[in-house]
This record gives sequence, C-alpha cells and structure tokens, in this order.
Amino acid sequence: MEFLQSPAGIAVVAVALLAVVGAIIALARRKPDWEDALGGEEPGTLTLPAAPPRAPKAAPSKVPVAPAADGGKVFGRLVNGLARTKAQMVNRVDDLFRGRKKIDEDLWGSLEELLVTSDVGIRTTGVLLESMRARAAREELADPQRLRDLLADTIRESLEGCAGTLAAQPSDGGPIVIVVVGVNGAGKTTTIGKLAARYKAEGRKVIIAAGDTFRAAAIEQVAVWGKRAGAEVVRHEPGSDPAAVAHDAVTAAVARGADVVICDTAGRLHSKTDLMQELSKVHRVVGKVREGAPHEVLLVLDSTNGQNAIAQAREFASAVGVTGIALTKLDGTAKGGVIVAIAHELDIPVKLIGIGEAVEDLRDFDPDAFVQALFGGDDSALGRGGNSADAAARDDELGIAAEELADTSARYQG
Ligand SMILES: Nc1nc2c(ncn2[C@@H]2O[C@H](COP(=O)(O)OP(=O)(O)O)[C@@H](O)[C@H]2O)c(=O)[nH]1
Ligand SMILES: [Mg+2]
Repeated sequence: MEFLQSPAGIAVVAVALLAVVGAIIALARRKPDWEDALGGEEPGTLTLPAAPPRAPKAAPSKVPVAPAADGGKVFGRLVNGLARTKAQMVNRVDDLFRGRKKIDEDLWGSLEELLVTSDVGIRTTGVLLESMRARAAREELADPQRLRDLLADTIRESLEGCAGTLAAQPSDGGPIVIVVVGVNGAGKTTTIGKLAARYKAEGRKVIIAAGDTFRAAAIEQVAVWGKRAGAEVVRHEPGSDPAAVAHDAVTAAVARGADVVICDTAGRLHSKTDLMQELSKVHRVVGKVREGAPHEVLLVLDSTNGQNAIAQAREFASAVGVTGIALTKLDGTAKGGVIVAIAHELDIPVKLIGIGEAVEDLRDFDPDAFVQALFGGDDSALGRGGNSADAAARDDELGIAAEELADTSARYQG
C-alpha cells in the first residue's frame, strides 16, 4: 500500500489504467468483418447483415425457377393468364395424386381421362402417357408424386420441340413481310396491333396493310390499332381487293425504308374456297413486289376453340404455307392444354401466345416459362382476375379510348 502512495507507484497505476482504457477503446472501434463486407457504414446506421442463404431443403425439382429479372411481374402475368388451364389440368392432377400410395393401372387410367378432358386430345395423351410409362418403368418410380414432375418434364419436352421464333429481319436490309391468317374472331387484328407495337418499341418502322376488306369495321379496327402502335396503315375502300392493299403496303414499305409490313386478312368470305384463294393471291402478290416475301405466314388460332383449332390449322396449312402459329386468348380459357396437341399433331412451330388484351400480353412462346407457370407452386397471382380485366387501364395510359377499340372490335365481331 505504501508503494501505491509513492510517486513511482502512482505513475505505474496511471500507466496501467491508460493501457486498459486504450485497449477498451481499440476493441470498441474495431469493425466486425461483415461491416467491411457491407462497405463500412457508421455503426448504428447499419442494419443486420442478411442471413446466409439457406441450403435447399429437397433435391431441386426439374421445373425451372421463375425468371425474376423484373421482380416476376412479367412471369406473374403469365401465371395469371394460364390460371384457368392450371385449374383444369394441373390442379386436377394434384387432386388425383393426393393420397395415392402406388402407381397402378387405375392411376394411369385416371390421368389419361384427365388429360383428354383438358384438351390435350386423345392421340397426344396416348403419346404422352406412353413416354411417361416408359420412363417411370426405367427409373423404377413408385411414388405417385414423382409422376407430377415426370408429367411436367414430358410436356416441356414436347413443347420445346414445337417452339419457334418469328422470322428474323431479312439481311438485304428490306422490310420483313408478315401475312397474318386465321378464322374470324381468332385474334388476328389484335395480334397484329400488339406485334406492331412491339416492333415499334424496338425502334422499327412498321406498316400495316388493312387487308380484311370484307367489312368496313375491320378496316377501322386496324386504323385504331395503327394509331395506338404508332404504325402507318395502308387501307383501301371496303370491298376492294386485299391483294391490292398488300401490294401497296409492301411497295410503300420498300420505297420508304420501313422495316416491317404486317398484312391483315379476312377470316371469313362467302365460301371457304373463296377465302383460301384470296389468301394465296395475297401470298403471290407480296412475293412479286418483294422477293422472298412473305417471310412469315402467321396463323392465329383461338385457344378457346380447343381441339377445333387443330382442324383449322390443318385447313389453313394445306391452302397457304403457314410458317408459325400465334395461339391467342389463353387467359380466357381452361383449354390451354390444346397447345400440347398442337405441338404433337401439327408440324408448325408455335411462335407467339396471347394471354390477354393488353399490348404486353403477346409473348414469344417460351416452353420453360409456360410449364413453370402451369406446374410451378406459386399461386399468389391466382384469383386476381384475368389479364383482360386490367387491360383497360393500360389502354388509357396508351392514350387510346378503350371504348373506341372495344366498339370497333364489337362491331367487327357482330
Ligand atoms: N382475352 C383475350 N382476348 C383476346 C386475345 N387476343 C384477341 N382477343 C380478343 O378477341 C377478339 C377478336 O379479336 P380480333 O383481333 O378482332 O380477331 P380477328 O377477327 O381474327 O381479327 C377481340 O375482342 C380481342 O380483344 C387474347 O390473347 N386474350
Ligand atoms: Mg380482324
């Protein structure tokens, strides 16, 4: 104690105290490692570092992860658009497999019935099931739940085989000529409008030929879409020769350096023979104006027609060479399973799908996204109403009176 009261002792205690305080300060100021990783904000303003990613719980399913670059919005619309088909097909498959203990003939039979009644069609269902049975046997599958993945895989494989993309811009620098065909009401004009808007957004100059001259309202409908998309419309009087309209549109496109010509056509004439003759004339005439045209003959099929769409496709394909299919109105139907039949039974690639009435509802057909939207687990988008329901709001945004378009469309339909 005497030592502590001596000057030397006081000095030693003071130094010792300073050392301890210094060490405490140094410790307090040291940044934790994660703070360095986050870029070293001031302590106190930091939120806790994110928990490390969890390891996947189960073996990853082969169903691909939803593309989420845009926060899943685009994919969400696809899920929403396919909700009815999902309910008809996939939710019933889930009900079928639930509680089943083994894969037996009864299960295969029920699955067959379910697919046939989902517009997959008898023949295509047969092919799908044959392939599934072979794989189930090869992989010695015993759990019915595994058949769900197998069904998704088998459907994806068949869809991959039929997916295609629109013809590329011709390398000679001239316009690409697209002729759009299909029965009345299939969605030709709407698809043309959406397509024109898409090309336009890519910075291309678009001309639309109002080639359904059979009815005045059809020409007006094209004019409305042309205005909406920012595309020039070439039109003649109602009742005039559609081949002449197409001729003038392609001539104008070549002369003015346009990039894309899209020709609308009639879907119904006095007779089917008349219609097919008219379409082949359009085909010949655009080929005369521009060598190699049409570069694309797009057949628009209405998915709500289910199996009938297949019969229509066969007729058009045999009369005019169809190079691609646009399958519309998938949002309004439980019959989307027809796309699997189209893949199997027609030798024509599906290039576009329509999942609603808004411009963004025309999509390149992506089999992976399609199968994910049907078989994926996220039902959050369901029940929010169809894609058509909120199309009107966007129509306003585009500066087009929704009534104007609906009215023209209705008159044309009527
Ligand atoms: N819900 C929905 N409606 C569509 C789609 N495509 C077209 N339609 C509607 O189908 C109707 C007929 O379309 P339209 O383009 O006039 O058919 P067209 O006779 O072949 O030219 C119109 O009311 C369109 O808005 C789609 O993908 N989804
Ligand atoms: Mg039309």
